Amino acid sequence: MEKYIPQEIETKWQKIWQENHSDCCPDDNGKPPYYVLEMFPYPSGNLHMGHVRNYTIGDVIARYRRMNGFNVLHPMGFDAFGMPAENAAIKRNIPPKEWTYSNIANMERQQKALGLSYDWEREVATCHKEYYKWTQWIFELLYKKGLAYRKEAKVNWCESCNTVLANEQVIDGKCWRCDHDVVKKDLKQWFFKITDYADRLLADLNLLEGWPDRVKVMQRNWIGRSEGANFFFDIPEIGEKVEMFSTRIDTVFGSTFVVLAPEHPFVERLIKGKPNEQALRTFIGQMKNQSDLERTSNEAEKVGMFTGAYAVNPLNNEQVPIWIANYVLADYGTGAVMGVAGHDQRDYEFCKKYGIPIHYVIDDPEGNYDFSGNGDTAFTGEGVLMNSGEFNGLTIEEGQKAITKWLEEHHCGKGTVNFRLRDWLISRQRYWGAPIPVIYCEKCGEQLVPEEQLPVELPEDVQFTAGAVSPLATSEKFIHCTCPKCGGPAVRETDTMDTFVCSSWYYLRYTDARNTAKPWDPQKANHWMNVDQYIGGIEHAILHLLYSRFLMKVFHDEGFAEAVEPFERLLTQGMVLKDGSKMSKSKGNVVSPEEILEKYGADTARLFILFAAPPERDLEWSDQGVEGSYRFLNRVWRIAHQFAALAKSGDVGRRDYTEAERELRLKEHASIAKVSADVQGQNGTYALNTAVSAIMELVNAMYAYSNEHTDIHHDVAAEVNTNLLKLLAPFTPHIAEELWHLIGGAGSIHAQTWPQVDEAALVVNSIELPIQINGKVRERITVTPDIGPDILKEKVLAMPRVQEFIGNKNVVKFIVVPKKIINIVIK
Ligand code: ANZ
Ligand code: ZN
Repeated sequence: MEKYIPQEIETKWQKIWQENHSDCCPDDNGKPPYYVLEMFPYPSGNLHMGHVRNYTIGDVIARYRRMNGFNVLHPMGFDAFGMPAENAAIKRNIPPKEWTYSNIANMERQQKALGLSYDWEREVATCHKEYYKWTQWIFELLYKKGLAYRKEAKVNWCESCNTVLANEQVIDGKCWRCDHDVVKKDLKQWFFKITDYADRLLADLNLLEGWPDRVKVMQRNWIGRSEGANFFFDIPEIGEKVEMFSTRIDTVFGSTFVVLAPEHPFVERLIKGKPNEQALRTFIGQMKNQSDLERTSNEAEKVGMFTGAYAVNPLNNEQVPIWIANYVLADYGTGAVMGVAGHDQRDYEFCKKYGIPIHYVIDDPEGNYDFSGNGDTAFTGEGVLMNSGEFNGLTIEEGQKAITKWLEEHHCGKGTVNFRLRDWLISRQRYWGAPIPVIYCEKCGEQLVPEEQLPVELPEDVQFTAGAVSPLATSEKFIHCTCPKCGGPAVRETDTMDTFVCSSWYYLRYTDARNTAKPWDPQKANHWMNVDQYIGGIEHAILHLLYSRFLMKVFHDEGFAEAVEPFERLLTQGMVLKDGSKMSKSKGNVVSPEEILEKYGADTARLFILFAAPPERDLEWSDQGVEGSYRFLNRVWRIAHQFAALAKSGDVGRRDYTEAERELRLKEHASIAKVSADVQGQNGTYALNTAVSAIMELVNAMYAYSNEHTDIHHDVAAEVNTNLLKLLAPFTPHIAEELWHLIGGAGSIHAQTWPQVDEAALVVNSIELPIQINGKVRERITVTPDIGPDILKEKVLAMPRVQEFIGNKNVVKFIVVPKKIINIVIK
């Protein structure tokens, strides 16, 4: 038997698979399509274990589906625009393009060394002009639909990245990429109108049964739908009405003040000429400098100042003071709130601090709440209206309906739905991205670059100066152009698109990756979409997954695809930890995939990662675990050789299988059933780790058999061996292929059909028979009920305890009462 040398067989098979295009899938070959996709990586330079885990999980599912008769689309590419390339350019003076392409080449080599079954002929990189041409085309599509627009806005600005960020990219007040504090800046920027799709993005979450609940909850909260009312209070002093949004219009009789955000447009007029104008201005300035997080978190201190002005509540004609406070945000609702201290905790704390009266208007039916106003909390429970005129006695829900109706009848308000979701800011003042295909003409204004002039190519003669100006603005050749409408001199937009635009449609490009006339052919997209199984990290729960869902709906509406959701099932894989914390360079606990491949080979790396934890859970790296996987593959290597030899010498004439053979087949088919169920997946949940244990059990059973027996029925040996290798094929593709050829398999093991469970083999059909010797039960034997009499006699007489009793006497009678008892008479 030759030694198992993974490095040799792995490179050998990778080369053969590539030459045979084994992993490329035709557009349509009559088999049912199955699309499995792992989130494409940013080309940072090297794969880390998180990547290896992500891709290995996907590869098992892809290979399993192929063996189950599907035409599997399993592509890979690179999310190749973004800041690190630009930073490398600044730091090391390498063009971003060069840095990116050499990283892609290296990572691709590493992916190939892992034996991942990708269709490389469909590879994409978002920085290729054949790709970003269509990113620009999609921008233009949205523009034509009125879904892309430019406006001056207060935007999130990261001082360290020198660019604006989308709301989704500000995590707890900090930049998602560099963790630096985010500040607000007024800038003219491009937006995608994702808010037009808020309702559908929310409702269609219900279609996603194969998504983890926590991802859906995060999206739901981010979209943040609130039902309520918009209504007006008069401000006689400035002759205006202030519009407010409330989800608790039932409490309107309890409003004892109005609060404006410091940025509210009425503020200036309300404070002008007031005796404390200067103090107010200073105070407002301070509030504006606070981050949204500082202003809104529950623990944050609520501060405010009275403007000296009053508003009139139309329901009871009461005058209430107008305050300015930090806890009201300018860009939610209308930026103004009716304060109801009795029933809102923030208002309650605010009023107690500043001595504003508290009016209760909802009664506590349980009688537990202390209405003295001396407690620490507002009453926010269920109850009935009181102190509310004609609305007294209604429940909260009835009160909301009735008061909304009253507002509508009196033309001072109406029922509304409000979303927390904001439009997606897509301009970036950075170089390494897809240029926004817009031209500005003094005469004709904003113009799209005509489709036949796409792509607007990235210039190379730029300066990567740090600062608010986009690097593209430093290329004279780039900025000057002619207006597509009047032919006069014009200038180009110099911002590039958020890289999340590039990554929110790549799954469609794979379905038709080389199309030069369209981003994709709708017929091809419809054949494959939606992605049956998507696999990636939880960190994209909102950003990438929400943007992709949005664009998919736009494409659907425009007739470019039938699917309304891009990803049918989603698996969010856990992190790879070492010594209890996430592997990271800063912690110095990184294990490089390359070092594991060199030492043990790809199959061991894959097996360890799959076996060490269920896919969704965090995985603790263990050197012993890796060793164990390597030892297991060596065991597989030896037992497959042994069974190959056994099969050769094995009995072929015999009709019945022995008890031991039956047991072995039972284990074999139980393993097939278990592995199939685990890899089939239930709503995006795959038990790949227990699938591996089932295979390990089968290997143990094969060893147990071969330790105790020297012969075996040829069919059993061949079947068990073949099926062991087929079960292993998705997990450890190289060793399975090598051993498949050893046992004389034709073609590639990866093109074989998945083993089917023989239900008959699963029936545990053994019975226990007592053995009487001269009238006394001396021993018991476990056999199959239909065991032949000769084999039974042979077995019984060979039992050590039975032999002991016989000693040197003679067996004069051997009587079998079928399925009951065995009687032996000796003399
Ligand atoms: C009066 C009231 C009484 C409210 C009450 C609540 C309870 P969600 O559910 O998040 O939509 N609000 C409205 N606009 C705001 C803004 N720009 N900044 C801060 N708070 C704002 O919350 C809606 C509620 O948040 C609204 O309903 C309003 O306070 C406040 F017993 O109006 B409520
Ligand atoms: Zn013009």
